[in-house]
Amino acid sequence: MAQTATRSKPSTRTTTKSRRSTSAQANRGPFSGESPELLRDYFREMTLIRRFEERAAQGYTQAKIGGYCHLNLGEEASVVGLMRSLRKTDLLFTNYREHGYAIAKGIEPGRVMAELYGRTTGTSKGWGGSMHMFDVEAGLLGGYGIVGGQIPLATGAALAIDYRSGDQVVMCQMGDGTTNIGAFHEALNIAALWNLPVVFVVINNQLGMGTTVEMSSAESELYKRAAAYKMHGERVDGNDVLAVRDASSRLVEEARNSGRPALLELVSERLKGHSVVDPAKYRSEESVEKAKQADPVAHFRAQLIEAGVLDEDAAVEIERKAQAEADAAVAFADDSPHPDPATLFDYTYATPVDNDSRRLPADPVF
Ligand SMILES: Cc1ncc(C[n+]2csc(CCOP(=O)(O)OP(=O)(O)O)c2C)c(N)n1
Ligand SMILES: [Mg+2]
Repeated sequence: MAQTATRSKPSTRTTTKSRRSTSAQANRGPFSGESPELLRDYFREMTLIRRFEERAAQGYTQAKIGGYCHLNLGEEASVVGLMRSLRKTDLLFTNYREHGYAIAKGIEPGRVMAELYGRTTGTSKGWGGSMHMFDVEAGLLGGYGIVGGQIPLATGAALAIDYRSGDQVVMCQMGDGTTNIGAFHEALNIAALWNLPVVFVVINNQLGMGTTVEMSSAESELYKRAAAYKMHGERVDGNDVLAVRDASSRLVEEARNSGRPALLELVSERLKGHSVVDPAKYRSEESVEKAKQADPVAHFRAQLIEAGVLDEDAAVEIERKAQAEADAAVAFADDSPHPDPATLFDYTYATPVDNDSRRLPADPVF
């Protein structure tokens, strides 16, 4: 399945140590050689993202959250597996479906929820909302609402790292529909030509809004698009947190050490509509049922219990704490102040226009 690149580049980048603990090991099943502690931590974080997104959906229907709101429901294994392959200093660019990434990259859930609620304590001081999380310290350089808008920026960030001989890697996340945007092809071409340390990740949830991959992409095995740029391409089960972590770690370290970019396709399922308000009427009952059966959180929970890494009581306790954390994030957001309307233009950088009154929406016209 994988295609291997033929280029090579002498490197000044240093190798990274594996994050995996070698202490206590899970005793059997698919988890041999894995640290039970780490496995439980993956489950904890996947569950937290699930609960967080459920509360986000609730906040949206209560009109506490405005604008658009796209959730990571069904993509938790991909989110956690990917983020565990990055260092804190590595840079992440995502599309608008990024709440889980923000949490897994190390931003407190309260600040993420506060951004959704449009409050000053949010990651973008409440001005960005659901689609525009941003946190330099955590290495999250957005959150982009324009499909494919993140790809040239991520590639430019990789060029900046290369130019400065830095040892960071850029991860550029996107959806399956995004691989038909021109910028995707332009960016992959230049990243391959110039050996830039960027891993392009396609979350193939098999739908772009309501359009299936087969309807929109002549080559529906999206990782194969890397071949056009002599880039390594690879497809992995996005519902398997360990497979995601392992593939992503390998490609991230390859990018770090030899500056070789790669394309990683993660196949998963979207459990709900494109956004919170989408009833997904275009979807067949079989497709919805298939997605439910593949639920990565439920599946991982069952696997961990089967392998003796968790028992039912421990799983329930993790779920209780995740719920409490999501509830606390909502309370923090709800208690946080709204931005002062007078600051509306403080974060806009357009060149001033003559005679532009910079009127606020509620100001009288005359
Ligand atoms: C340039 C541009 N065209 C169209 C849209 C409208 N739009 C928003 S999301 C989306 C589908 C993208 O699907 P995919 O890349 O698979 O991401 P997913 O939503 O599945 O995560 C479209 C067409 C947009 N935001 N930007
Ligand atoms: Mg999609």
